[in-house]
Amino acid sequence: MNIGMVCYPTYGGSGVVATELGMALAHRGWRVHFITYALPSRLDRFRANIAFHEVDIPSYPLMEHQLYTLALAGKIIDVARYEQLDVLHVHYAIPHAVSGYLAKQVLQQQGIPLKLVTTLHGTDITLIGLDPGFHPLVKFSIEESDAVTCVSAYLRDRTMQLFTDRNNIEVIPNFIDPTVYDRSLYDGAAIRRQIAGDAELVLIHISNFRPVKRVTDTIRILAAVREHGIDAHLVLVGDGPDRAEAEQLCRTLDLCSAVRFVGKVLATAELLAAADIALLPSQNESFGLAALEAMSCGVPVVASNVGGIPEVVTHGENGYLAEPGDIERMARYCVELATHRKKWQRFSTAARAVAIERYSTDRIVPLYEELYRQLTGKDM
Ligand code: GMT
Repeated sequence: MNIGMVCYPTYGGSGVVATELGMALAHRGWRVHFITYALPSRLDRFRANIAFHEVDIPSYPLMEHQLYTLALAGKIIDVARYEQLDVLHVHYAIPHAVSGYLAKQVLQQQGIPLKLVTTLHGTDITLIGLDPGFHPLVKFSIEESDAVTCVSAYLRDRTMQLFTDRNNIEVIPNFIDPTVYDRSLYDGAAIRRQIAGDAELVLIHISNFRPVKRVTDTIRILAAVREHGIDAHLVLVGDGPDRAEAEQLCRTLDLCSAVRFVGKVLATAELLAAADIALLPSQNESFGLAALEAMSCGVPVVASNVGGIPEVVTHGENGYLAEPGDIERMARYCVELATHRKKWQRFSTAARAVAIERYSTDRIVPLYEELYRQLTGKDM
């Protein structure tokens, strides 16, 4: 079976999930065609059964703005016809689901069937999708997709509250390869020395530094932990609009020597192997892939009690949850784990167990395979 995979190629959860899904499907024998404007960042080398189709965006003096939605639809039509796509799987509703719908209609007129699967990831429903200009388009494309999946029960419920009466939205959570996200594979102690010297406690935060991630909270949490007399350091992985503000805050709080900005590192597992606690103080989070990656590496998570995070992180068992912005409480939880090493070890073991038992690639990818089979009536 030929699957078209449409996603953002950048450093972000929806693109990561789409790329990991495509790679896992290809590994299991499906043929996967990525259709997007740049090579997805995790598609870093040749892989059997995977093709990449770059969307070129034409420019013409009349058009002041780029026509990505249309260019994408045009590319989908082309790939679907010549590669005989059976399923088009779009990740993130805006604008991918709209382009997918348009392409499907054009193909239908030419007698070419194409099943459209839309996976909703987060801010396409909770933030950008609520813009009055986008809401009717997101609603329409959800209702016109042949199948819709959400990455958490929380996101499915929000989608039904805010967009549609459609009651056959399937929850298929984010997933992880526990053989890659495995602390024991890396020399965590050596990496730790390089990035944090002899620090007593290493905190880590991985995100795209957008306001919804509240990245400056991680620096304030670090400051509060250090006030408890703990020599803590913070590793910030990623980049984005709030980077400058975060750097400024380090200077203001005189914390520059305790904070390492390492940029958009792709191999996050080895950094996680060097860390004690992962921070995810987001304002909202539909699932929290960064939390799952940390848990798989045996890193307990201190996070906000919002969105889909409580479906992944269990308070008091494999991490701690607090209200977004409650910096003091999050810092106290870090201190608790730093000063009770046996508890940290228990949380660490429990975090890895949950990641393996509930969210491993082998468990989740077959759910997507089954969905494609049901839609097409084809086996593979
Ligand atoms: O931030 C987004 O909404 C975009 C999206 C992305 O592309 O980075 O992230 C979302 O999708 C991830 C993968 O499904 C989830 O793990 C993240 O929780 C989710 N982010 C938010 O809901 C803020």
